[in-house]
Amino acid sequence: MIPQSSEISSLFRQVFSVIEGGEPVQVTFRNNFNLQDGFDGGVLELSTDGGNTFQDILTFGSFVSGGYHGTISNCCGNPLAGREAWTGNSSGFITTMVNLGVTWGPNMVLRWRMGSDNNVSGEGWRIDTVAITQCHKPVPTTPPPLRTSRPRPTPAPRPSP
Ligand SMILES: [Ca+2]
Repeated sequence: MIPQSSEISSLFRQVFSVIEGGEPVQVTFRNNFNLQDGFDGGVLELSTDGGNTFQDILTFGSFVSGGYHGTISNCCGNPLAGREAWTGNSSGFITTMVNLGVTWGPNMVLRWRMGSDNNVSGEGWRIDTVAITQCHKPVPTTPPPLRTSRPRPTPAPRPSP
Protein backbone atom coordinates (compact mmCIF):
# COMPACT_ATOMS: atom_id res chain seq x y z
CA MET A 1 0.00 0.00 0.00
CA ILE A 2 1.30 3.44 -0.89
CA PRO A 3 0.71 5.86 1.97
CA GLN A 4 -1.03 9.14 1.37
CA SER A 5 0.89 12.24 2.36
CA SER A 6 0.23 12.77 5.99
CA GLU A 7 1.51 14.08 9.24
CA ILE A 8 1.46 12.92 12.79
CA SER A 9 2.58 14.67 15.92
CA SER A 10 3.21 14.25 19.60
CA LEU A 11 2.77 16.98 22.15
CA PHE A 12 4.79 17.53 25.27
CA ARG A 13 3.42 19.93 27.79
CA GLN A 14 5.01 21.40 30.83
CA VAL A 15 5.54 18.80 33.50
CA PHE A 16 7.84 20.67 35.83
CA SER A 17 7.71 23.84 37.83
CA VAL A 18 9.07 26.99 36.25
CA ILE A 19 11.99 28.80 37.76
CA GLU A 20 11.08 32.47 37.77
CA GLY A 21 13.84 34.47 36.19
CA GLY A 22 15.71 31.30 35.34
CA GLU A 23 18.09 30.70 32.49
CA PRO A 24 16.80 29.71 29.03
CA VAL A 25 15.64 26.14 28.65
CA GLN A 26 17.59 23.29 27.10
CA VAL A 27 15.74 20.33 25.55
CA THR A 28 17.50 16.99 25.15
CA PHE A 29 16.13 13.74 23.75
CA ARG A 30 17.15 10.47 22.14
CA ASN A 31 16.33 10.57 18.45
CA ASN A 32 16.12 7.59 16.08
CA PHE A 33 14.79 7.99 12.57
CA ASN A 34 14.80 6.00 9.36
CA LEU A 35 12.73 8.01 6.89
CA GLN A 36 12.81 8.32 3.11
CA ASP A 37 15.75 10.65 2.67
CA GLY A 38 14.72 14.11 1.55
CA PHE A 39 11.05 13.23 1.14
CA ASP A 40 9.82 12.22 4.61
CA GLY A 41 11.01 13.92 7.78
CA GLY A 42 10.47 15.09 11.30
CA VAL A 43 10.74 18.46 13.02
CA LEU A 44 10.49 19.83 16.54
CA GLU A 45 8.21 22.79 17.09
CA LEU A 46 7.32 25.03 19.99
CA SER A 47 4.10 26.79 20.90
CA THR A 48 4.08 29.74 23.26
CA ASP A 49 0.27 30.11 23.24
CA GLY A 50 -0.86 26.84 24.74
CA GLY A 51 -0.78 24.86 21.51
CA ASN A 52 -2.80 27.16 19.23
CA THR A 53 0.14 27.96 16.93
CA PHE A 54 3.55 26.35 16.53
CA GLN A 55 6.83 27.52 15.07
CA ASP A 56 9.96 25.57 14.26
CA ILE A 57 12.32 25.23 17.19
CA LEU A 58 14.99 27.11 15.23
CA THR A 59 12.80 30.20 15.40
CA PHE A 60 13.63 30.32 19.09
CA GLY A 61 17.01 28.69 19.50
CA SER A 62 19.70 26.48 18.02
CA PHE A 63 20.88 22.89 18.07
CA VAL A 64 23.84 21.98 20.24
CA SER A 65 23.99 18.45 18.80
CA GLY A 66 21.98 16.12 16.60
CA GLY A 67 20.22 18.86 14.62
CA TYR A 68 18.41 18.83 11.30
CA HIS A 69 20.47 17.67 8.37
CA GLY A 70 18.27 17.81 5.32
CA THR A 71 15.53 19.70 3.50
CA ILE A 72 12.19 18.14 2.63
CA SER A 73 11.46 18.07 -1.10
CA ASN A 74 8.65 20.16 -2.56
CA CYS A 75 7.80 17.45 -5.07
CA CYS A 76 5.31 15.08 -3.52
CA GLY A 77 2.92 16.62 -1.06
CA ASN A 78 4.78 16.43 2.25
CA PRO A 79 3.19 19.01 4.59
CA LEU A 80 6.73 19.88 5.75
CA ALA A 81 7.96 20.56 2.18
CA GLY A 82 10.79 23.06 1.97
CA ARG A 83 11.65 22.84 5.66
CA GLU A 84 14.83 21.69 7.35
CA ALA A 85 14.17 18.38 9.12
CA TRP A 86 15.50 15.08 10.37
CA THR A 87 15.35 12.92 7.26
CA GLY A 88 17.19 9.83 6.06
CA ASN A 89 18.69 7.35 8.48
CA SER A 90 20.21 8.21 11.86
CA SER A 91 21.66 4.65 12.08
CA GLY A 92 20.32 4.17 15.60
CA PHE A 93 19.68 6.59 18.41
CA ILE A 94 21.51 9.91 18.43
CA THR A 95 21.28 12.60 21.10
CA THR A 96 19.65 15.82 20.07
CA MET A 97 20.16 18.86 22.26
CA VAL A 98 18.55 22.26 21.67
CA ASN A 99 19.20 25.54 23.42
CA LEU A 100 15.80 27.19 23.27
CA GLY A 101 17.00 30.71 23.94
CA VAL A 102 13.84 31.47 25.93
CA THR A 103 12.75 30.76 29.45
CA TRP A 104 9.99 28.20 29.80
CA GLY A 105 6.48 29.55 30.27
CA PRO A 106 3.19 28.01 31.35
CA ASN A 107 1.74 28.22 27.81
CA MET A 108 4.61 26.46 26.11
CA VAL A 109 4.10 23.15 24.32
CA LEU A 110 6.66 21.13 22.40
CA ARG A 111 5.56 19.20 19.34
CA TRP A 112 7.45 16.47 17.50
CA ARG A 113 5.91 16.47 14.04
CA MET A 114 6.53 13.98 11.25
CA GLY A 115 5.45 14.51 7.68
CA SER A 116 5.52 12.06 4.79
CA ASP A 117 4.95 12.46 1.09
CA ASN A 118 2.66 10.31 -1.04
CA ASN A 119 5.00 7.42 -1.85
CA VAL A 120 7.82 5.25 -0.48
CA SER A 121 7.88 4.72 3.26
CA GLY A 122 10.67 4.17 5.75
CA GLU A 123 10.86 2.47 9.10
CA GLY A 124 9.73 5.46 11.13
CA TRP A 125 10.82 7.81 13.89
CA ARG A 126 11.39 7.11 17.59
CA ILE A 127 11.79 9.67 20.36
CA ASP A 128 12.88 8.68 23.84
CA THR A 129 14.18 10.12 27.12
CA VAL A 130 12.98 13.68 26.75
CA ALA A 131 14.55 16.06 29.26
CA ILE A 132 13.83 19.75 29.68
CA THR A 133 16.51 21.43 31.74
CA GLN A 134 16.42 24.87 33.24
CA CYS A 135 19.05 26.30 35.53
CA HIS A 136 18.85 29.05 38.07
CA LYS A 137 20.72 32.16 37.11
CA PRO A 138 24.06 32.13 38.89
CA VAL A 139 23.93 34.10 42.12
CA PRO A 140 26.89 36.40 42.67
CA THR A 141 28.82 35.24 45.67
CA THR A 142 31.41 36.91 47.81
CA PRO A 143 34.58 34.88 48.07
CA PRO A 144 35.13 33.18 51.43
CA PRO A 145 37.57 34.95 53.76
CA LEU A 146 41.12 33.75 53.57
CA ARG A 147 42.09 31.35 56.36
CA THR A 148 44.59 32.90 58.63
CA SER A 149 44.77 30.27 61.34
CA ARG A 150 47.74 27.97 61.30
CA PRO A 151 47.15 24.28 60.74
CA ARG A 152 46.75 22.29 63.90
CA PRO A 153 49.34 19.69 64.71
CA THR A 154 48.20 16.14 64.30
CA PRO A 155 47.34 14.78 67.78
CA ALA A 156 49.60 12.03 69.00
CA PRO A 157 47.89 8.62 69.20
CA ARG A 158 46.65 7.76 72.67
CA PRO A 159 47.86 4.57 74.24
CA SER A 160 45.07 2.07 74.40
CA PRO A 161 44.08 0.95 77.90
CA1 LIG B 1 7.76 8.89 1.47
